Amino acid sequence: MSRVALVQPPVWGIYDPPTALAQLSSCLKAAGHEVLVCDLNIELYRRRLPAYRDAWAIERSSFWTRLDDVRALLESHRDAVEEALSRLAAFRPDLVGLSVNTCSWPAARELARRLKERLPQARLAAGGPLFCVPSDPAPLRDAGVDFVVRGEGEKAFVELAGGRTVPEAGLPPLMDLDALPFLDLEAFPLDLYDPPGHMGRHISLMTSRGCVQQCVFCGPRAYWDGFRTMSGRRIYDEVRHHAAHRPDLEAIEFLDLLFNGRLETLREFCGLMAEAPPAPGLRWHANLVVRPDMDEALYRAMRAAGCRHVTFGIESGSQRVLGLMRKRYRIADADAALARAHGAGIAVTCNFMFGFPGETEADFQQTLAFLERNARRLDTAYPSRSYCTIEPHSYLAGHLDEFGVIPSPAHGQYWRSRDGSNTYPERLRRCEEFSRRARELGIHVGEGLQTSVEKDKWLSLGDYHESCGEREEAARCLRRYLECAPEDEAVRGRLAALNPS
Ligand code: B12
Ligand code: SF4
Repeated sequence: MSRVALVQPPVWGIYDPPTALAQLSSCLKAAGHEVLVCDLNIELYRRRLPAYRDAWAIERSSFWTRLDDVRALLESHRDAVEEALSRLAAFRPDLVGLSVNTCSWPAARELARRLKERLPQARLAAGGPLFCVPSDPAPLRDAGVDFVVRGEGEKAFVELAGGRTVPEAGLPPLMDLDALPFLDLEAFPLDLYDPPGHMGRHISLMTSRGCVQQCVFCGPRAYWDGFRTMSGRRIYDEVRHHAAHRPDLEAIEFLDLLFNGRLETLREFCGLMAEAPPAPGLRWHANLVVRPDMDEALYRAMRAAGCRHVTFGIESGSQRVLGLMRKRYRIADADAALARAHGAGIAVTCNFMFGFPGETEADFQQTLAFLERNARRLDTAYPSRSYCTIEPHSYLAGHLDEFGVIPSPAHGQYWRSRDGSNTYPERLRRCEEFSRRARELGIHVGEGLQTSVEKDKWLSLGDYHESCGEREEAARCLRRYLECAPEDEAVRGRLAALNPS
């Protein structure tokens, strides 16, 4: 038996415990190991200084990729970091695992260095989304990490904890997700998490890996090959388990990329939930893809099982653009899916993108027509606040020429089309027009941001113009940003450096 510590460096979500750590913790405990979990991300968020008030907002993730800025943040939160390190040292772990993603590697690197100093006898491992795709492990290895675990961690990390080795390339993915133990949520101090009011007392579960579609713009799809799901019975049993441990549980948030990849699973889950509800009034939300083979009866079964809200990735109202995206449904199927969900009493959110490569003004008008046609069935329209990003590891990112895209070295959202007609400001314009039209139609417009639309707009436009070398315009946008966020010293400094006339 080993003593194993699991650490979540910032940045990660603040609404609920990190699923990966909760899953790894339960696997380690099932194998007989003693586990200490340290969600340093939430501990720092809770104690963040005013200068870092917005740093955890999802639209500010790029802040966390700048090593110097992250070092400064850790330094100014020295007490909280030291407290966590002392707790870890007192546990005397044989093995420490850090969960790392694109936006947490600088913090993970700093922590690895300090952990190695404090715990020279412990072996240090890093795994996580960053290592589910090709990436350079050198920055972490240089900081003292002994093992980098590629791909899924459930089997591999338990092997390491047992003193065995795992191949450099990682182990094959788990095919039977039903074999996973339930998430260990008890290891987390739940009162530190900060769910938005509408979520209520909830837990988040991830019951599948991958997706049945292959949209060309999709980044997350690349992290899991193919599609695997737990059975409906297994999902139901896990919901029942958590409901029994938290009598005040109000809601389940399914984080799956899609919850209807396999309809037999969905039917089985809904049947069990309706037959023996795990808690009175327990409601749930899930992401769905448009499937013409989902009839009214299935949406009614979902409602009877507690489903009160679904999100569809519609993205465009133009059949031609859906074709370019390699979405696999007809626009009429989307109309029908919305009507069926709404008819069953389930609130509907739809996600939209703007300016996908090849989208013309006429295509955009068809997205507006989709809104108009479906206004009565659509509770929330959720316009992507990056409009159309070139996501790393997506098919699009690997085939820019095919799509006529000229990338920006500054950020995946600032690309332009080869003919110059599709630019970041043009995509923003379409998004603003879309949001205005949705409001006129009485549809709620989801902000999708944790700061504000106005702030994000001027800051991003400032970044965009700066990256194009348009200093005057960049300065004008940053000044507009500072009108909304006068306390932001870092941006004030950037404005001074632009030195506009
Ligand atoms: C749900 C989700 C979220 C939720 C997290 C909720 C929660 N409670 O965990 C929220 C919405 C908060 C979130 C936020 C972010 N996310 Co996110 N998220 C996802 C999503 C859809 C699923 C993640 C998940 O729970 N998977 C299930 C668990 C079990 O899998 P896992 O996390 O990958 O962990 C496995 C392995 O990685 C490994 N592992 C993980 N940790 C460790 C540690 C050790 C020691 C070992 C050995 C192994 C190991 O083992 C685990 C089990 O097999 C993925 C997409 C995807 N396909 O995975 C993106 C994804 C992980 N997110 C991503 C990113 C970048 C973010 C953000 C950092 C920034 C952003 N721009 O979105 C933000 C955080 C910023 C912020 N301020 O909030 C990227 C990561 C890219 C990368 N290469 O690192 C992904 C892949 C999406 C993408 N863009 O492609 N996310
Ligand atoms: S965008 Fe959604 S439906 Fe398309 S591949 Fe990605 S997860 Fe699947």
